[in-house]
Amino acid sequence: MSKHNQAKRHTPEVDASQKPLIGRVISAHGRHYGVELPDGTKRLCYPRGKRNDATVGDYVDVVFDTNQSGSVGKEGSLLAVHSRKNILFRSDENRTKQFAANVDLVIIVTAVEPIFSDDLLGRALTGSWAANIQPLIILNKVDLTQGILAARQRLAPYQTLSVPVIELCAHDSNQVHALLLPHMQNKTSLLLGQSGMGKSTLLNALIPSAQAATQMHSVALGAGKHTTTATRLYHLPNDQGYLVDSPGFQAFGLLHLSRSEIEQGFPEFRPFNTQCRFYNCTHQHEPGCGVLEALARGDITASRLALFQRLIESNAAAKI
Ligand SMILES: Nc1nc2c(ncn2[C@@H]2O[C@H](COP(=O)(O)OP(=O)(O)OP(=O)(O)O)[C@@H](O)[C@H]2O)c(=O)[nH]1
Ligand SMILES: [Mg+2]
Ligand SMILES: [Zn+2]
Repeated sequence: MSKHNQAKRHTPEVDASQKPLIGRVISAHGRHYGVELPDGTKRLCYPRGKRNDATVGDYVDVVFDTNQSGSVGKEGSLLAVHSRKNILFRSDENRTKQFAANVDLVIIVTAVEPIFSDDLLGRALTGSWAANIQPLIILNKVDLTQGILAARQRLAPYQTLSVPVIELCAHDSNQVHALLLPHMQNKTSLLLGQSGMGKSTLLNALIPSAQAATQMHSVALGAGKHTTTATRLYHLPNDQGYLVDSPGFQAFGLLHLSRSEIEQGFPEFRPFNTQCRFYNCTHQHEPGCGVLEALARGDITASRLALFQRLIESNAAAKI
């Protein structure tokens, strides 16, 4: 049965003469969703019924009421959310924040300055891998030569995890096109990172018509908020794919992940955690632990194992 039919079956109150269109959610503000329709037009849609769980990147069924003169109304009703390939979100004790659904590539943006957090970078990677999304890291602002060596050194461990690390200057549009665009072909890519790293500057380099606001980090923080305040999906030119810009984060809780999902977020442990003597090994102090042996040999790094322990401990504490 097609998804189209499924949507109808779940919403018997819908007028059968209205054929749902399949659109893609480009923005979400409470119960208002911006939806792009197959003909490229964008409409505001409201979910029918109580369920309100669409997120940016979702494919949705929408219908539009026709008024008496036969013209299609401006606002649509969102009937159903199609099943997702994946969804990336973060969660702490108080709230859950969805980034986007149906993502093929997470572009984690770091910069020479402001100094990025290793912990947040590691969490973003774990969240991506646990959701089965391929990550890529950008070191932006390489025109700021002071500090570039230190930033490069801090990123070196990720290169050994087979994560591509691309150095560029987001103000150099040609460079962004040459280095980044080949990774984005026919994909939905999500820009993720702390505030002030240059996500929206990258977006503008790739999609000038986006005209996204960008701001010096110190100015943005002085105003007490991030420059980008909402997640939004854009088309790359010439139908090359989609790009989602998101607001910078200062925390990246992963409380929704189970223990095995956290472990999935550390792919470099995989050859070793199968060698642990105990099936429920925590890789902390157990004898015969394959991960600790790999650490001793230098096959995995202490900082990655420390992040793993922090995630396991905070998730265990949250479940008490
Ligand atoms: N020198 C230099 N500055 C850059 C570069 N890329 C971005 N910037 C500057 O960095 C500041 C922050 O850029 P934004 O694109 O607003 O950062 P953001 O990651 O979108 O920030 P939020 O929306 O708050 O999450 C702006 O002043 C940009 O002009 C770069 O390659 N080199
Ligand atoms: Mg921004
Ligand atoms: Zn172990």
